[in-house]
Amino acid sequence: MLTALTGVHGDRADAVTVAGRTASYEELLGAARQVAADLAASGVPVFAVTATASLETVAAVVGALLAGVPCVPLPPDAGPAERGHILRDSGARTLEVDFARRSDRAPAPAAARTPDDPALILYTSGTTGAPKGVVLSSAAITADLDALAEAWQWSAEDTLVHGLPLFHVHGLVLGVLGALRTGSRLVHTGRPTPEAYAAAGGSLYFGVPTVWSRIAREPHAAAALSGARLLVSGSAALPAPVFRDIEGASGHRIVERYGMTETLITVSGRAGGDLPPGTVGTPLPGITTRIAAEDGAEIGELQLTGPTLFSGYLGRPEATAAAYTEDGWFRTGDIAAVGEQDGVHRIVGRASTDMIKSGGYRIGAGEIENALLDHPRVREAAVVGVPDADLGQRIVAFVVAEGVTGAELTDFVAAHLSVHKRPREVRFVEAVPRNAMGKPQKRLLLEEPSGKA
Ligand code: MLC
Ligand code: AMP
Repeated sequence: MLTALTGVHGDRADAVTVAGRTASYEELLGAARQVAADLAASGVPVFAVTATASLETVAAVVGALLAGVPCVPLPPDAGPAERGHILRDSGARTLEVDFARRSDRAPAPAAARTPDDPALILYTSGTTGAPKGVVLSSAAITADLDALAEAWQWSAEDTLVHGLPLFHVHGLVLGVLGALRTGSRLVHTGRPTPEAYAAAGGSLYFGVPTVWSRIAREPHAAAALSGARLLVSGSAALPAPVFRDIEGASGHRIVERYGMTETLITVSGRAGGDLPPGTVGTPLPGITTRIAAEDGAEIGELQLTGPTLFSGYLGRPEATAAAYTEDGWFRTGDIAAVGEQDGVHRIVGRASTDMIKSGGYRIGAGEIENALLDHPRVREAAVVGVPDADLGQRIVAFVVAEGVTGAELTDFVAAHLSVHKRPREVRFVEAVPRNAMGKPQKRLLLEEPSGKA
């Protein structure tokens, strides 16, 4: 998977920069080999990496791949509930990583490893319950990275710039492993701020729509990207005004691509293409898609098959089976339409309103409701995602509670789960309206004028 580390593209002193610290491939490989040796010596079965934006995280993940030990990246701000769940559910253990400790000895090859064995386990939320571990094999990851390299003409000539979190597909699989497979220089900016993107001087830029929207509001930063080769957006829908503002300031028409933790990136625009805003392109090589539409309708659930799909939810065969149709297609839960002539895909929405995308993070309403219900003052909770110009959707929590403030409940969720899962707004209500089955009627809550922050 890590072609660049074999030396085929040569080495450079500035091969990988993360949050202001720089390493050559040789230095990264040395640190990763030391991690691999430590993993072998300690017998860690699954490696939990606290995924700060740092060279240590890159060395830890590469070390796990070298050692053949599945790696679970942990959000660095995960509170005790989220961290505890991930560690218990995966059986993963942490291990200290020091980038200054290096080994020049290749690790002994792990016994009987195949490309279909688990490489990464990424935790992601469903509509209800705690996050599930999505098991990704090396074969799926390399298939995806090679398909993206072809689609974006991504090569060792590129300098990739982004500042995305290193515990999800976008920042870790594309943003780190992609650079180490293609041999492109990597500049991770620590945080994805407009100023940092503008200053990085890259050829290829990755961002979630919130990042592009913040850049669009800083015309100087957007103009500074005019020398780039390709700007790519994904993880949530890119608003058309953001697309147009970035084009106006930088001359670039952002290429949008679509994916999921479970499927990796499956549909994308191409370098040199000219797609209108609101479209995510065509399936990548090897991917087949279909629309499950009722009675001749043109829009419906997007379903797909291909070599980039996950191996299953860790320890949850029923949930894995439920993610597929009877005839073996993966159910994305996204509603899409496909152009009849050109096969260009448009993502229209999600089948379930209980799956929220905020700042490109996938957040299950049920997980936030359970966290709120753990607070002794909260009697009922219903969580929704409402449209937000900056975040795409923002989390709004409706609660029945006394003797606690909205800010206290926000901090409670931020501390127990992680900061990005906190409600941005808490509204106190008399009761959560429910139907005859006891299911919350969330639409009614949004219509209610009396709920206040
Ligand atoms: C605020 N903060 C708090 C707090 N309120 N801290 C503790 N408790 C509270 N109550 C602090 C935070 O610690 C942070 O500090 C600061 O406020 C801002 O945090 P934030 O509000 O969460 O950041 P925000 O600006 O809203 O983040 C926007 C963003 C982020 C775009 C940078 O949403 C982001 O990185 N999104 C990327 C998500 C992503 O990669 N998704 C890909 C999924 S994979 P400080 O000091 O840290 O600033 C996928 C597949 C695919 O979807 O297709 O790609
Ligand atoms: P995650 O598992 O965090 O990767 O989230 C996957 C979800 O992100 C998908 O099911 C979509 O709902 C959403 N998504 C990803 N890319 C796009 C895109 N380009 N346009 C619209 N939604 C997207």
